[in-house]
Amino acid sequence: MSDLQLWYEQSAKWNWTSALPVGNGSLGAMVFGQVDRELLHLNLDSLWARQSQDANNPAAAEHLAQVRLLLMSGRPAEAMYLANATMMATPHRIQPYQTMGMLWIEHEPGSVCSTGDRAVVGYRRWLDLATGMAGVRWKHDGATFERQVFVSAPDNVVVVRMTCDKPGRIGMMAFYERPADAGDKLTGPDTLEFTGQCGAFGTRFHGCVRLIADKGRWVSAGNRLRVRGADAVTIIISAASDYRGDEPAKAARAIARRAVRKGYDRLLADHVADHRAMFDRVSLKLAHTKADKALAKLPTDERLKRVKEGGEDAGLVELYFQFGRYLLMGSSRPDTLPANLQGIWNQALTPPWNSDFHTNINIQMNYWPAEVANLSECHTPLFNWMKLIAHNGRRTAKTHYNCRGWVCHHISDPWGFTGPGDNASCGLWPTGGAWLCDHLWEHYLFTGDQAFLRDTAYPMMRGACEFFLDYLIEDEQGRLLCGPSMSPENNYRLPDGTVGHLCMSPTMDNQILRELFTHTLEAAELLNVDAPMRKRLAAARDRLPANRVGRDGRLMEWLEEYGEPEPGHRHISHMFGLHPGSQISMRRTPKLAQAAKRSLLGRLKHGGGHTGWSAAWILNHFARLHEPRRAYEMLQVLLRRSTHINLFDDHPPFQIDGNFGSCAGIIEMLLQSHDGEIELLPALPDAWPTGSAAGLRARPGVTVDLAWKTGKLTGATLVGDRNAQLVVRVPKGRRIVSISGTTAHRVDAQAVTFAATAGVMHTLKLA
Ligand code: FUC
Repeated sequence: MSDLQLWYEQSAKWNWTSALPVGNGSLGAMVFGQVDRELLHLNLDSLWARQSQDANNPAAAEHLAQVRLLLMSGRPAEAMYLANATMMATPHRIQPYQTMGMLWIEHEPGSVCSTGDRAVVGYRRWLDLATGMAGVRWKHDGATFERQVFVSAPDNVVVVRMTCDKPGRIGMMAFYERPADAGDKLTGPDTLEFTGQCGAFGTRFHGCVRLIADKGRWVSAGNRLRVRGADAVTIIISAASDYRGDEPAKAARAIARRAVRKGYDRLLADHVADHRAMFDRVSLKLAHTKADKALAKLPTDERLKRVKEGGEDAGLVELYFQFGRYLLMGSSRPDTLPANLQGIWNQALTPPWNSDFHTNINIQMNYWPAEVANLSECHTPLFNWMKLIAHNGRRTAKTHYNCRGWVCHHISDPWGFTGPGDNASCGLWPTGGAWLCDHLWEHYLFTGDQAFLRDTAYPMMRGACEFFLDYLIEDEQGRLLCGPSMSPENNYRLPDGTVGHLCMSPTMDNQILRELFTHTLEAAELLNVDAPMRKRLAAARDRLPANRVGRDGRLMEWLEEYGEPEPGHRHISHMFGLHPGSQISMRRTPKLAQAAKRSLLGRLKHGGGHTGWSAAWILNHFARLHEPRRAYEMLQVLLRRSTHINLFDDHPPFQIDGNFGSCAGIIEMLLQSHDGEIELLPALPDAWPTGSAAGLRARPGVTVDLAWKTGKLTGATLVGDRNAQLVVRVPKGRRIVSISGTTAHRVDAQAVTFAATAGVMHTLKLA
């Protein structure tokens, strides 16, 4: 067991957001830890309901010109009225991600706890992040009982192991249930199978529950697996769906059979080895004082409670940070679907926002830690799924806008929905796919994978550009405008009082397209392809409306300085250029950076940052603005206002993006590399005077370890994957003396420029 544990002195009762998540990217469970009745809420990433028809709307293209005209003549309310009627997908809703159901483990009355008040001694429930195992332990009647649960990625099964230090004491039943559309059946004394479907058109699934008892005897009990008098029990759960064309029953049975044959010890050893190989890449140590050590002895819920009451707990931040990495490993692994609004963990048939793929901030935020937190392979499900939307999005581009290329709006699903969904006020936003392309480029920057750039990234980036080259229209000033569109989910007021949602060329779109065109151009240059396209992209980029500062010194969110009905709106979309984009920076564009800061402060003054992801985004923004105190305050806001006792982000309700955004934000406070330099400790808060981090990743594929004491950097090492010319910058108050492992370096006070050699450790010497 490691120090990195969430732990509690009581079970989750029946509260799902107190239960603890385990997962392998595809298969997941929430573990409740009740003594006499364990509950595993089960999930499989591909269990989604589905629409029965193509949602592209042929009426849309006919009305495009008219909607644009209304917008350009200052009539946004009429534009939206018409757009809602004519330009939205049909149907304009998508179908939900659904729970797989529940597996109950019920013990014989009196066997593991007394039947009266159910008091047990020494109860502890935990989730060990480093081994990827949840567990509970307690004492009853002179015996110690323990239950451990993990989801193996190598063997693709949930494994439950129940033990007792006295022989013959385990008696239990296991059974399955789902709120709708499923049934179960015993297919042998040790095998329970369940089958279901997500609504009439959704995926079909099949699960196998195999029970292996050490000693003990089988007893019949209706439709339940039952064993009595066992020394130990192992339960193996497999599941498969027809999403990828498999025959679910056959697939699930084969997976379970293989796991049973392998046996518990090898399942466990392979799981832990696989998990640690990824998890152990990064360490973060922020807690150093005596007081920190005392806090570490408290259960996680106690610690969180203290923070919510105004306390500080650097150790809890370490845990919260690593929990973000743990959740990404658990909800997005090669060949799974991408992490949705709840990762993979969902107890409902109709979860909030369908637990879908939201592309106007949420799914992107899920992947912010992927590269910097050294889990690059967890990024790949996003790209595989993007191939589907890039394919389907061509049809939407043609049908809705009569454009080439591909488009994706603000919501999607595993079937690759790309139309304008929900309502025009949030759905008629054509830039979701373009934003996702940023992830392709980032993955290339971190990995340097040329084949990925050529075969996966570039074709999609090019297709997204093709769409916008057709979609943008010229205004009388010669600018290229993007619309109908919106500054995601926000609205504005015209001088006559009219409130508009739709608009032409919101700042965010201009920023996203500037980055898309620039990256695609660079990619084409690197690949030495598409010379004419490069010219067109360069020309179009120069005609996109520039970032502008308003009369009040804030960065403008729209083309004009409109009134703001919701000045504290949770979306802060025009900050895209600051983060995750890189066109606004302290060093290169200080005026715009100041304007961005004013905008953020304005939003906060009016109650912004009130959802988990919104606070997490602002945390990243302040880190980029080199504002450690404000960044740290946002982190405290997240823990105080938006965190459940199992450390899940609370939008509210539970939404996983805040966990991922804050995990990335903590790194952004310690290490940045978006601006052509590797910057060490750019936003170190006073709350973490002494600490160290190892295994963080910087562009262009550099692994960074660093340490600091009393607020000052004390050392750093850098190891690049490839030979590269690097610039490393240290905070004021420190001076670089030299760097090892290279003869070619130039020191310039706070920065050193040097030729890094692949695989060689370069150590900074500081004064
Ligand atoms: C967007 C946000 C909401 C929520 C939803 C899933 O609509 O504005 O806050 O995160 O996505």
